[in-house]
Amino acid sequence: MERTFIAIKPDGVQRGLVGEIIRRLENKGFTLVGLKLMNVSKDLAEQHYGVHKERPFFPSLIKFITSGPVVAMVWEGDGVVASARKIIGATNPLSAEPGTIRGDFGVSVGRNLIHGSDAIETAQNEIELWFKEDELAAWKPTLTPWLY
Ligand code: ABT
Ligand code: MG
Repeated sequence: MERTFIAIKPDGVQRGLVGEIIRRLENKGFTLVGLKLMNVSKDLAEQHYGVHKERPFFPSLIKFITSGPVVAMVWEGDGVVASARKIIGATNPLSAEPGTIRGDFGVSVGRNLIHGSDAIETAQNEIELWFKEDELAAWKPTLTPWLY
């Protein structure tokens, strides 16, 4: 089954949006298979955002993502990578549609609350980067037959 990596960024944790964000993904019908609250090392942050290394916002991005605890998660379900990106909304919260997480709760691209993998292959790399295999639980909720 398809999996994606989702992280509630330091601003989402500080603003008390952890429960709200998890609720939206659960309500949709996706399954949580990994979850931890953690501080992000500079090394992990730089690896995670490696594609943006040459961008002018890179130093402030690293400073932000290491500024407080984040909630790192793995979610599973049919089409979860693209669907979670839709639930999250556009990168700039001011352009994100109402009804999306960023559209409902954010105002700044540098404080956009949540990360979601942008493609299936990225998701696999990010899950490997953030989680050890034994930190992930393979399970089927009993309501699965009512979803699929
Ligand atoms: P992430 O889920 O954090 O990867 O965001 P998303 O994929 O929606 O957007 P990208 B383009 O990957 O942005 C990565 C982070 O860089 C920040 N950013 C981006 C800026 O601060 N200024 C910019 O001009 C751009 C393009 C937003 C993203 N995260 N944070 N925090
Ligand atoms: Mg991205």
